Amino acid sequence: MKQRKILVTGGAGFIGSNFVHTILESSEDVSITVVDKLTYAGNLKNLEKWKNDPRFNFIKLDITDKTEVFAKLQNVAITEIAHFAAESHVDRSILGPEEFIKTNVMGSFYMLEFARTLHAKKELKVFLHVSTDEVFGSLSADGAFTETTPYSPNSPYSASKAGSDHLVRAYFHTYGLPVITTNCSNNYGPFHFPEKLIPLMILNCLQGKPLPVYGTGENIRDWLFVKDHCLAIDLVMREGKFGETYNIGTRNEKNNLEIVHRICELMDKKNPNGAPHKKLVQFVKDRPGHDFRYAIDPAKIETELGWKPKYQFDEAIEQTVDWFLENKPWWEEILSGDYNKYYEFQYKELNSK
Ligand code: NAD
Ligand code: TDX
Repeated sequence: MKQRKILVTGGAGFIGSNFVHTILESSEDVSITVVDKLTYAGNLKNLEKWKNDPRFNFIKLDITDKTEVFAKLQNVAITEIAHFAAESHVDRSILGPEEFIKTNVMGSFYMLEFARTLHAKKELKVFLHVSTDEVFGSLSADGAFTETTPYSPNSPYSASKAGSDHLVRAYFHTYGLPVITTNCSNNYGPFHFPEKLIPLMILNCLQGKPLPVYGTGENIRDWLFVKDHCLAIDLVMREGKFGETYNIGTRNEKNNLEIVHRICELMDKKNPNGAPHKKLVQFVKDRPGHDFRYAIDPAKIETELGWKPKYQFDEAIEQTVDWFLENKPWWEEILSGDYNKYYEFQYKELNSK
């Protein structure tokens, strides 16, 4: 098999960096170029392990700058593109949607335009677009999203991701670009940025800070371990059908309060001097337009590509808690920087009338 040369956009973020680890740990015959703007969510520490590896290359690049995209990628050898780069936090999209439209819609558009030049030279094997189940909107108590569920995005974030999904689809139909889109559920695992539910709860437990639960805590998410997600993306890149979409999830629905309580129990075991951590739970103002429930039906990727997750929730959530306990310098650096200002502001908002 010829060497894979993968361009990973957003590879310094949570899932993108896990994808780089997954690929470089499992294959010698590959090269990876990460492009990333290094926003507040991008962190080169996530990729430190590979900085001297000849298979790895990093380029600082803003995908919303078309000139920069074409200039900086002109001489990079690329056979596959895994497009992760995005603004990804729903709460931030409510506070300020503009960056979401710029990066998620326009940035994806420029990456597709660049991919079209590779396709014209017959160099591109696949463009994998990483999207979310949030494009399908909110479910009530029953049912699950399939690949044919109509789009119904509710937040500026999910609307911007839906916009990019439609562009990807159009580039297949119009230009024959070898694209595939994956729509996954909520990820968790190592390198998860502390603004999201699971890392936020772990780190607040460790600091004895309140655990802010939006609304009643009954909203449901379908949790996917990031390592399973990355293996699934790799499988889709190698064996998926162009022009198709694949939902990725592990039938692991939990309501937010269950998640927070599970983390509290693990923290009671691992950090007993703060126990019982459940006393830190604080019900706060709800997220505006808060989607009630997401659930993925992964039957298509299971039956068509033979995908099976490797991890169980109980072991993976414990691994995640352990990762944060073992990587204090990683999160201390984030908590001592600009992120703290965002968190204090957000926390004040959540407690205002
Ligand atoms: P993240 O916020 O942790 O990382 C995003 C990365 O993109 C960061 O490294 C950031 O610096 C980079 N980036 C942002 N704007 C950029 C720009 N203009 N140019 C270049 N790089 C830029 O996000 P994540 O959680 O790793 O999500 C990765 C992808 O997966 C996103 O497309 C997201 O929509 C999707 N997704 C995430 C989840 C989840 O649970 N985290 C679930 C479903 C889908
Ligand atoms: O402090 C909190 N308290 C709380 O109750 C936070 C940060 C969140 N929540 C709730 C809101 C959601 O119901 O927890 C749930 C999960 O919230 P997030 O971690 O912000 O994730 P979500 O909004 O579901 O979106 C995530 O999954 C889908 C990712 O951030 C998206 O990028 C992805 O597309």
